[in-house]
Amino acid sequence: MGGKGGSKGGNDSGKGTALPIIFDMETGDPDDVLTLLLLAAHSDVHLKAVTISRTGSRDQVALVRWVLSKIGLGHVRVGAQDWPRNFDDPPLKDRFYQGQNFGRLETSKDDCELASQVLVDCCDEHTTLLTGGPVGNLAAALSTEGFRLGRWVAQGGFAGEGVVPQKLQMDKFRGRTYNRTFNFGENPRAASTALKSTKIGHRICVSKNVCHRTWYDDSKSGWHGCVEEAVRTTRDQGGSPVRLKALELIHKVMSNYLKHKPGKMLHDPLAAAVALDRSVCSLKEVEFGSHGDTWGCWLQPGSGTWVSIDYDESKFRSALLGNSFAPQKQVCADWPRSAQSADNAGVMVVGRTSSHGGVPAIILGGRWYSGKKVYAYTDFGGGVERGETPHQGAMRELAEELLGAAESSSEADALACRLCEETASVLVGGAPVVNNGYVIFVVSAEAVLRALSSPCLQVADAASHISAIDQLFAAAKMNKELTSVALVSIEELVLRAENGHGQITPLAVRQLDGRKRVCKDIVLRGVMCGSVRATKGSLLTFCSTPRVKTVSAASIPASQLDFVEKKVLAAARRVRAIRDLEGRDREALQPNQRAKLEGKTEIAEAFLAAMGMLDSHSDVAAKVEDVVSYLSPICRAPDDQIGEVIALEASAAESTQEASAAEAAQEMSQASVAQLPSSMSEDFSTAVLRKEARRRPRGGRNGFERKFDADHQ
Ligand SMILES: [Ca+2]
Repeated sequence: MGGKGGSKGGNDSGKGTALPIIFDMETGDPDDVLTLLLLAAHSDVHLKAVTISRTGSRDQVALVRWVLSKIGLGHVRVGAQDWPRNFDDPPLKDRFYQGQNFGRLETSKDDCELASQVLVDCCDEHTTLLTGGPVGNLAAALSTEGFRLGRWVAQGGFAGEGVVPQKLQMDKFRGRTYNRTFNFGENPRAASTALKSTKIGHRICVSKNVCHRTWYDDSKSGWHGCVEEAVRTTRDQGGSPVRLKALELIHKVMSNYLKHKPGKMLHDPLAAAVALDRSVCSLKEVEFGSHGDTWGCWLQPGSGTWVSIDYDESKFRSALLGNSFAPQKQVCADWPRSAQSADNAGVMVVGRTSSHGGVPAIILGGRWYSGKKVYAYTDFGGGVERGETPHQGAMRELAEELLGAAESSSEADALACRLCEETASVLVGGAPVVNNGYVIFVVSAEAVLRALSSPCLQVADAASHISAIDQLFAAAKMNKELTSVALVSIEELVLRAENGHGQITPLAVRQLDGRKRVCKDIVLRGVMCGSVRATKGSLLTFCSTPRVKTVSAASIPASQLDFVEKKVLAAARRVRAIRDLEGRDREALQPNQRAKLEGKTEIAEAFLAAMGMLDSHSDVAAKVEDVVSYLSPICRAPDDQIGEVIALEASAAESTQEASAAEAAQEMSQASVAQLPSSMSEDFSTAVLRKEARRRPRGGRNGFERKFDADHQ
């Protein structure tokens, strides 16, 4: 135990490998201030800002500013909730915050900012927001247009029965699904908003069921001794002054604390440790819900929200006191050396297509090659840019070509980063394949979808049986590198690439530029034939992997269905509120009412996703018939491109019109815009929600794309 100290410059570098973090804290429980000090002590943390929730008084701000200035981080931006509305609230009474431990820095209204504004300014796709209190500040920031947050690590929530294995349940929580949790319960509306928001890349909730197992005391192998040792090591090794001062202050205030109390649970520090090293806690992907004033969760793959079910005490200590990131699992260490250094790289996206009986298939992009004067199809790839690994380069190309991220944009980089995380340990075939200096990453469409952090879509997917590859195929849009996409059976691909001609009969082709092309057969790009031959082993491995059963509404345990019903009813209420507003004069609406109207698509999607999970026997369906009929019989705009129909729409169709809609959805992906019989497109359009297409004069951008934009702007 103990810090390495070393020659690192301390917590204010803001560059290189430091993890950019904002800490949103309160001053009720002492562990928020401890967390602030632990973050400050960590040389690999770049503390971008500190914001205070509940309530944002002068005394709180004066305390936080004193702590920061005392340890040499006086320049860090500080915000407070509703500042300066609660400026004159009474000072902190808890013994912990008094003079023997902490001082106060003289604070006027100009010395602090509005917390939500600080969050808006400092959060981005690469930043982690750690919250140690109720999340009103985050909720306020989320209401600002353009707000984005890469990761939210919250101390809050509860996981129990159904998520936490029995042997990991604490006696006091045994058998419970729901429990009170202060940080979510104190401002439930804010918690709910943040848990649902698509503006947050992903969420980790370090929950009560695990935090209550932690304990800081001065027993022989306890935390207090470890802090003392970290102080000593930092001093001996000439560690950074910020680190030393922060650790010394922790040791001093906790020595005082332990004179009166036997020990202390470490809620927020555990959340901070997880922010630094995710493997400190075992996590499950879930969805949260409240029940009265209690909170619980259930397994929900693809939600982008993770909850703690267990933790590792030694990792917890070393993450916070060890002063360096715990080494991440180096999956790429096993990759061929040339896969780490090649100049060109690309991605093959594979999956079993539900539109074609579950056949293993690949998505290829098509365009005109003017040099060779041929319209040909290939994988998604290109040159690796400076500073990128081939893996990053390949994923950026995929983000730009198939997933619609603007070329060389920060959204493309951020998405590439998430794609790397999602795919590194689950590459088809276990490692990339190198062929003539081109590194090929074969990835599953499911892994790609996970990186898109579009939980709503994934819920709809799980409930509607539309496979990930079909969703990606349906969502592709035209760009410089891509004017059509083809879905090709892997068996056909391997066979035709091997016989050398590269002439392929695809399962389906979508023209993205509205042009008519004869697509009975398509041509593989010459280099693609070589790539396919090189990756044959990986591709065939994928084909021989047994099919994964999709989650269906029927497989949701009965105990959760009432929650789905509640969700449907709640979403229906919100849709009805919007329907009522639509009838009114827009000019006369309040800003919040207008905002509600603008959120129609998102709410409609949430409703449809919830409907997709609804048990077919539920009588709730009858109660929301008016909402279903309000959302469905919407006429097509004249230039709406039916070829851009989305999976979500198809999922709505499936739940309402079962077979015919499913057939139509299948036809959608098979037929190009021009080939689609108009009668079928009309049938289909009556069955599904023709959302944004109506309002947008051109292009009929689909929900997937809009969500994507919303997630990645
Ligand atoms: Ca706290």
